[in-house]
Amino acid sequence: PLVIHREDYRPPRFVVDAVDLDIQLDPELTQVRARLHLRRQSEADDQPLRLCGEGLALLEIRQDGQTLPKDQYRLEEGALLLLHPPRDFVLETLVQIRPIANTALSGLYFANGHFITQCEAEGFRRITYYLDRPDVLARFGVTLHAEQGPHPVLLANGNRIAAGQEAHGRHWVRWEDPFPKPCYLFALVAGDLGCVRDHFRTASGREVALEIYVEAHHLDACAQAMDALQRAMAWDERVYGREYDLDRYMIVATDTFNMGAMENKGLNIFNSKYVLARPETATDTDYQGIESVIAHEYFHNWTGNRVTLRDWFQLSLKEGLTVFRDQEFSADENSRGVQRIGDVRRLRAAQFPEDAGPLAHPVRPDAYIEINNFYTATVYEKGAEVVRMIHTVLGAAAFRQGMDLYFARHDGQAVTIEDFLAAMEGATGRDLAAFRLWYSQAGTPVVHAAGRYDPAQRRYSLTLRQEAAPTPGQPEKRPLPIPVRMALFSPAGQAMPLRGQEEDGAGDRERILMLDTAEQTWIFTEVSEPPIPSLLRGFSAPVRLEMGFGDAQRAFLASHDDDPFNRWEAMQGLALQALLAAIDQSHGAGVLPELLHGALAAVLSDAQMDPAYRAELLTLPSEDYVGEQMAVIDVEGIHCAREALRRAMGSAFGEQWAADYESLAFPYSRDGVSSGRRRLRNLALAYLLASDASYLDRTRQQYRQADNMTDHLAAFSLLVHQPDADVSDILADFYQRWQQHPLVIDKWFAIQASAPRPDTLAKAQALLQHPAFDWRTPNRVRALLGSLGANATVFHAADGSGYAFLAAQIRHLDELNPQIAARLATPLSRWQRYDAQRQGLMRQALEDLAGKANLSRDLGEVLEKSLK
Ligand code: BAL
Ligand code: ZN
Repeated sequence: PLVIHREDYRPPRFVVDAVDLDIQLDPELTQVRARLHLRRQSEADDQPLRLCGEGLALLEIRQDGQTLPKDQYRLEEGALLLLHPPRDFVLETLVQIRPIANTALSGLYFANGHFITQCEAEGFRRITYYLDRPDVLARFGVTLHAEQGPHPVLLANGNRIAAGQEAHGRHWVRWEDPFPKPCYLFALVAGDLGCVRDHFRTASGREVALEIYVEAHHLDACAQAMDALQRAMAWDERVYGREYDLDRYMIVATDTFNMGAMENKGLNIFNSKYVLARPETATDTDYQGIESVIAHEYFHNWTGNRVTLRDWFQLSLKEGLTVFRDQEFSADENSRGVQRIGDVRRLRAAQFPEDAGPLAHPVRPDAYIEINNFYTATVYEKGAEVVRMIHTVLGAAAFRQGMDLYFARHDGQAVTIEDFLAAMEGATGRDLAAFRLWYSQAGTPVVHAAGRYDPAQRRYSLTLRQEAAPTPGQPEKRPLPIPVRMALFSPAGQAMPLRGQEEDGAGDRERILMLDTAEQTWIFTEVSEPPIPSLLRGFSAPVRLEMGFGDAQRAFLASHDDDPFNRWEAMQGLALQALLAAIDQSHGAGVLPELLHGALAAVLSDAQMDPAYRAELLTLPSEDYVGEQMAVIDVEGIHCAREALRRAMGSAFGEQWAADYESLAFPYSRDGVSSGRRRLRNLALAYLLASDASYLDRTRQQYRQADNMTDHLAAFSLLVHQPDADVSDILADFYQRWQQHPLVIDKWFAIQASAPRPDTLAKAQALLQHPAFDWRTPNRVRALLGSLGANATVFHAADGSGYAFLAAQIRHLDELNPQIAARLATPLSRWQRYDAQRQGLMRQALEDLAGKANLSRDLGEVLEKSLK
């Protein structure tokens, strides 16, 4: 397969000044007429012009109005070659495509009665022949024609210019986008959609029409999305001084979408999961997800659309930066501490394992086979952490100056990560040269910390040492600049003033140490007592920190640290040590270690604490996270130990849990405090049920009586995940109640497929045949197969049945939707982390898949790297 290398980048030889599309929409056969004004960049150049095109049937081709003779062009695999193009000309092509047969959901497809497009990364070439690369920016105009009955709404980017009727019950609408854009931001939608309208007045006083298009029966489910959009628009003005630029901002929700959402200029297309919410069908987590994805896509209008990418290797330039922006928005709108904990939890769950396995790659990759495989946790989440570190070292005000300069310099351009860093440097006078390494070096550094107190000198010395394991293609690692936010606590629990060799910030109680060599030591003076260090506060860098701490220090920080992240981290550390010890000694963690018991008791009795934060402190590390800390992941050992610890926590604090469960019952309300209460209350129920089977009745009662989906689903999940209970009545009832709501039925599939029960695999096999299972709907496929791949005890069953099952489904799916098939295969790529027998079985599954005929580029790349 063809490998694309970053260093091979060359500027485009032709530019496109304008694109005019005329599209006759028909599910079976759509015709796309494209007129491209093309202009050669260099006089000297006389090479052929290569336009990308996939799966297109070419019906006509004209150059400046004249039919192009056959000897003037050539059709190749994936391309149309113009052999002798003039310097400046209009190319007109007419192609035919079949939206109804497009199951890959890239390009133009027809699903559930609607026409939808998805062009990022390289879908536009499945619509027409084009210079499908992000550094070719053009003005687009498009006229859409469709049958009016089934498709009364016709949308595209920009401004609606004109509309009319035509013969055979058809109509047309003309759209023009005044902002030049790369074709990956092109979009169209056609269907029978209702619209929720509102507006936003920008800081400079312009009225922007806000429109959310959904099927008519969902018009009552858009309030959260609209509210989040308005708040995001205000936030971007307040924090970055960025206003929206068009007169209309449209969002369309579809049930059939590969991604979460897409930031097409002026016409975002969303997976309905991130738009639709009503209290009876959406959980608090769903509401939160809508807020952050709506904001994320909106923020792309500046970081992604106005300033776009030179090439796909720069993907993190828009994604890392925009994730950072959406995380900060959510932190400002909700609880900053809880937000940070959630962000780090996700980073550790998805990115750290990726960075430690065969698919590891730098935030800016050097090579790819299929760019769709690089929409990863590394590009998104680690990319956001790199931006966050820059924000940390510059400070908020200087970071804002850097962003201002970035927009001033590059508005309307397609740029690189260097351009971003150069703007940050240009505006602040700071040297960020060392930070470039974060974009080019893969792998998660480990930082070892060692402290020594000298009572005679009243000095405390802190030594930090970094190292990183090799990753594919990068055997040697260089030291990275790692900002370590820190404080020192006195034994009485006070943050001590920090004095040292540097005068800067002398006496502050918190400081950022910049570890930028392999090892460095800092000396703190006038330290009157042996301090307890709090390091990497707020998780100031995406590293693994090894502190050489004992449980006593963890327990100390768990009760005294005033950094919400580090306090949580200390609690997690206590629980993690208890779990690892239990696994190591092959016994369940049937008894709570004393220090963990004390720390839990303190949190449980602190009625003043924010319930959401309290729930975080009381939640055990996930099985996956525990596994990440082990040399060889012991699947059953981890599960047994964690279940035993849950039981022990349930019975040790039965009265407190019961009291919380009763006292936190309030009538439903959507606000943050209420959702925090629900979270804590459902956690209490989980612990009660873990330790006392008599709570089954209480759980069933909650399932029946809940007035909102959060509580209803929490009870449903607890029941379905009971190892040996017969819950067939509950499963049938849930399906019966919610069968008209696809997003809820996704949950029904997902919860069954993630049950740690011996019968789960058989159930998953049966669910493949369920009438509601649909191979063409990514959400449904992810709900069943993605959940199964993440279900440790079932997927990693010692006999290899989980691997064989998933591989068989991936083989089938690869024929329909390669992007999703490749994603589902990533759990198999982690084979090195398991015991020899599982390694063999996982490799076998990968090899079987690799032998498949017509393997897609997407899946092929994942398999090849996994088997290396
Ligand atoms: N650009 C793809 C979807 C997103 O990251 O917003
Ligand atoms: Zn994005």
